[in-house]
Amino acid sequence: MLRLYYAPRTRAVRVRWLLEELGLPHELIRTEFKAPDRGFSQSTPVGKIPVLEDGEVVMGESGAILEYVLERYGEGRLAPSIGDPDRAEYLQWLHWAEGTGYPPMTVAIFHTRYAGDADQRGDLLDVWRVRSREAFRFAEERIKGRTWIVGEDFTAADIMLGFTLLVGQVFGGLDDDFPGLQAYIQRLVSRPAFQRATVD
Ligand SMILES: N[C@@H](CCC(=O)N[C@@H](CS)C(=O)NCC(=O)O)C(=O)O
Repeated sequence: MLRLYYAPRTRAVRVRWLLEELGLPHELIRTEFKAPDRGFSQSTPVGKIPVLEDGEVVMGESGAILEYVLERYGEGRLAPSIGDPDRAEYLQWLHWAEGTGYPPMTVAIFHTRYAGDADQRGDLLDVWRVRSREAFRFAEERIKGRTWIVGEDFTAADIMLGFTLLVGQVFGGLDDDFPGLQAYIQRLVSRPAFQRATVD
């Protein structure tokens, strides 16, 4: 049985969402999220959330976990296969979500939610908000005229990106200047698997 260290509204949602899309039985190890401090202090094997356990395998990194689950249990679903013309773009967006889309928001999240000194960090937060919106502008251009971020079908890249965009609505300045992304977010959150994956 797959076991997922899980806390609501964390990147663990991505993993749970994938497991729900694939209909894979799993156990949630509900973990209370602790406000970040100077260490990685979450109650999981790597000190961060999420972590997946699959027998001897214990791994962190939401994007890597999605790739692992698809390789091991996906049976060709939710990803273009190796050699498919869409494969390169799929990999780009799968990693863009955590590697480029998310990082500009971490400054705002830290100072707004945890350090509580956002009002003294105006200049810094302004710079990172601009960079965050720049990242979302790139995704907005891409989603225009498309239903999903890669190819014709929903893939794990939509799961990775979807979580980043939901955080973007709160911390990244993803507002009504991004109508394509807003409509895309609506398509994502109306998926039954997303709704099952976000039941607290
Ligand atoms: N790149 C990692 C990031 C993991 C991560 O930072 N998770 C957050 C929750 S969404 C966390 O555990 N934060 C606590 C901390 O950094 O101390 C992933 O995609 O899994």
